Amino acid sequence: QSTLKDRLAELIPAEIEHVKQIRAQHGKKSFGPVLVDQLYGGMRGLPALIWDGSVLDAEEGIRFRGKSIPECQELLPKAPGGSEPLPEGLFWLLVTGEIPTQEQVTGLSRDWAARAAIPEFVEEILDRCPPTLHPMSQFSLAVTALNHDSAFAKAYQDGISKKDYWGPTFEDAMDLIAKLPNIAGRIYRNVFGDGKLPAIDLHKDYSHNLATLFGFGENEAFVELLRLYITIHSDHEGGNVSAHTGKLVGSALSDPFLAFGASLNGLAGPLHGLANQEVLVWLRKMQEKIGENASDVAVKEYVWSTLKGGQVVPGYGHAVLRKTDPRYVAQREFALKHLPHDPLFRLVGQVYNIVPNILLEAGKAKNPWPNVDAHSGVLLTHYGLTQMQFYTVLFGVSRAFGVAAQLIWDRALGAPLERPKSYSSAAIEKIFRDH
Ligand code: FCX
Repeated sequence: QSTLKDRLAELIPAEIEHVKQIRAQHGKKSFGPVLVDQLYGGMRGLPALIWDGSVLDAEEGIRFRGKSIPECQELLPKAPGGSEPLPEGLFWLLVTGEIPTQEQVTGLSRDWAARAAIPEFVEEILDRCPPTLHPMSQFSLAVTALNHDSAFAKAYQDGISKKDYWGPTFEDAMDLIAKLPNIAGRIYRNVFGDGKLPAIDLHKDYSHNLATLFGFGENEAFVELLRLYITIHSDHEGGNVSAHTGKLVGSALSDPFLAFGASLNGLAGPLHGLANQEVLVWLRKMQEKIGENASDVAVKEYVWSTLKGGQVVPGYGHAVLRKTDPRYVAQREFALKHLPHDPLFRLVGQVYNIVPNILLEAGKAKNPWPNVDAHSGVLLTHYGLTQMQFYTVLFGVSRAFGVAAQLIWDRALGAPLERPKSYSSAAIEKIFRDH
């Protein structure tokens, strides 16, 4: 059975030829118009990036290497007795486009557990952070500091040839993913507990170890939730803020730790990953204002008051999607199976029946449907992970899988420095003055 690195080494030469052939055949063809509105409008929909790992369809949602979330749930290897996919398998799929064997996935679990220790000085950085520093800022500090031991940065200093970049990038990407549980666990225990951390078990899978570090390793349903959670949050094509930031910073040949540290800073924004925290904050405020078991009429009024206050309804809307996010659906199905009577889950269901119609009536949001963040906090809360300021850290652990896979391929294919052209408003006016 080949390891992930062996398999990659086999796949890369053919893919380099494949890209060469596409560029020779189509490289000079125009790929749709660019509208001035797109320059001012956050480049929405501008075709500007290549990433094979996952593709988002506006109606159908994400597919990882062509596989929908239900297909991944069916096809990817599971833990003994489990029914959710192991994120190890999803990473293999993102990197190779192939479904791994159980043995290959176990090999990844073992490899990541063996690489999991973080340097003592990174532990000290985290231990010295005030508990009032947001967990995402702590996360980004620690990930950036891992660059101290970057194989890529060292190889670059030692004069590595461009064609060999992907090897040390792969090692860094594996180290990055492997070390995140110890970083996330330490932040969680420092901020919300007594700072004491159990050890990684070299024979357990990634999600089991992560759950153990938070203190939930004995709860098999929670471990299953983490497996699903990491899988569905891993990647969302190349243009979202965290994925694109990682790619952009990586294009300067910043190593994977620096690149992913930057991704995390983007994920920490309330319109992106922080929305999973914001959803819970919003639901709790709603409960304080209108009480638990509130009527539909009271919920409607609360939603309208949010909009009239000039705020967004967190967890709803999307820059690309135009239907209910299949990542929302997967989490809803998990809740229906494991916690159908949870009161907060019932509230989320009630909100789901109410918000889209209000957003449609308000007439601004292009997509009135819920996204991934509308549901994740409720599931975590159910199992006792109630500290909502921590939720985006879990999104961050998951997003490393997609960003890491992309960085490996970018270096393998020799992706160049990103440098799009910016224009001044005066230049736009001048260009179109006579048109
Ligand atoms: N509540 C209220 N207003 C909303 C809205 C919502 N949930 N979603 C969009 N709108 C508003 C926008 O604020 C914008 O208003 P403006 O014209 O006054 O600036 C208008 O509708 C058009 O925006 P639209 O084109 O539909 O959406 P964008 O592509 O600009 O933005 C996000 C997409 C996701 C940022 C937007 O829908 C939003 O703010 N949602 C709430 C925050 C959220 O859930 N983010 C997480 C998204 C994602 F899943 C993730 O990255 O994790």
